[in-house]
Amino acid sequence: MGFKAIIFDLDGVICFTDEYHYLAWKATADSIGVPFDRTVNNRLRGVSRMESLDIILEKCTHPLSITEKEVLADQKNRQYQDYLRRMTTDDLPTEVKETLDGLRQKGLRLAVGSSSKNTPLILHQIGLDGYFDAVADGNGVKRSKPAPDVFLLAAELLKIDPADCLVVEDAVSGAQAAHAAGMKAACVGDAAQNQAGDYNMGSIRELLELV
Ligand code: B16
Ligand code: MG
Repeated sequence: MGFKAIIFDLDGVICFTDEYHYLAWKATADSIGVPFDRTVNNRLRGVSRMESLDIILEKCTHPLSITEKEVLADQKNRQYQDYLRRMTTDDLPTEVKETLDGLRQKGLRLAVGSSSKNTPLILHQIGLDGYFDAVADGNGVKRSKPAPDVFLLAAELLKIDPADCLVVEDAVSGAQAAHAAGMKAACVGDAAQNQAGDYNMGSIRELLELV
């Protein structure tokens, strides 16, 4: 389809840290007696940590101060990082690594575009330190998905026109961010089930046929 670069979301596409987000947010929500389930969790995909907390707190019966919110976000992140530190190269699915290598062999530039401030730690744990041509993450942008910022930053780091980039996403907010950046989106998981992408895939391997 004439793409020059592919920008991959991390959580839910390259590796499945989304379950760890769920477990850590669930423990935090339980600690303050706020109901939280996987339906609410799906709304947190691609959304920044503090915005995720605000979504969870929609079901809280009393308002919390900024300091109380920061304590909860830190509590969640510490537990999430405990899960991340237990990850190894075994947590990089074979189909993902083979797809990445296959795309690179076709001459495509590869980047990460993730809302997560934990991106460097995750890439290190799964053995992808230094693998990508560019890494744009939550540490480099102010607005998270569905704003286009992280994908525009990835294109800028790659020095490739946004229109020549394809985004791979598992989040509806991520597909919206791709479109806002002027990019097409190939979706897996929750976003594919919601038909949020220009291409909605059952497996990431389908990218090898698509580009
Ligand atoms: P952190 P992605 C996103 O990663 C997650 O989908 C989202 O659930 C999370 O809140 C966000 O990162 C921020 O993560 O707390 O680690 O900074 O899907 O954009 O790779
Ligand atoms: Mg994701």
